[in-house]
Amino acid sequence: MGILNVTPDSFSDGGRFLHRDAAVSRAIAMQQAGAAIIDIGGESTRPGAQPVSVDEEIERVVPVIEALHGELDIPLSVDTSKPEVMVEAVKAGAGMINDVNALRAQGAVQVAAELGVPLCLMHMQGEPRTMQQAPAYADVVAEVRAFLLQRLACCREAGIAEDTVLVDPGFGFGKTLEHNLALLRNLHQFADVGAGVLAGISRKSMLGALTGREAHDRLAASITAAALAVERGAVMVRVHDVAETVDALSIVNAITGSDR
Ligand code: 9MG
Repeated sequence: MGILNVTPDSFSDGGRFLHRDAAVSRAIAMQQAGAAIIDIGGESTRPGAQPVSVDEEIERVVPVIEALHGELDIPLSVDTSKPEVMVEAVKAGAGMINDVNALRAQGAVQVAAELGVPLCLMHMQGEPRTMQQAPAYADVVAEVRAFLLQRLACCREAGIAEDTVLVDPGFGFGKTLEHNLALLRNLHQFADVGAGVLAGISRKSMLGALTGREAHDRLAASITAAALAVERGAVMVRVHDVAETVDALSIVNAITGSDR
């Protein structure tokens, strides 16, 4: 899953892809580099980020989705937690919803069920503005796993087919470095939740904490983390550097015998 941020403040490519044509070129390049899906987001979810209005988010993502729909051979995902944005994005051509809030917004489960597109449900403790202030768990792996099982049950009750849902432990979303490492180390424990696992670690601050490098300089760390996540059962990784990650995963898959 290639990341396409259409926000002025995204943490590692802030503003560069704000303009529609640049976003379209970037998405085409990610498809050529081997992305299976492009995830388009109009509201930054980095730690400390301020929320944007529904209208502003729609204005950012819908023109890009419209421009890319029909232009690309691969599906588009919309990275949003707002039901109104989900509706407009799917109308414009998005074929998946990636919700870092796991459909906890009022009405989001019902809207997702009506839209009938595949989903990614992510775990987050708190909200982006404050989530890194004092994240705390007794057992991070058990708690994140229980949360995802509860959200899957909620989807099932709403009539959403579980085989259309991915789950995501939410690296960096209300987690310390130790929490993130425990989740990656134990990612195989999510294999039996009843949904495929997506992992998003690309350029995140946990990699900066381990390497001392700035976001733009975390390529090797990001690829290593993606490879370890797939080796531990992730079926999809959300990344900035598609070509390099595709190369790395071809090695992982050759070694593990997987064709994922
Ligand atoms: C939007 N977004 C930012 N980081 C993410 C992650 O780790 N997973 C998913 N699913 N979405 C993310």
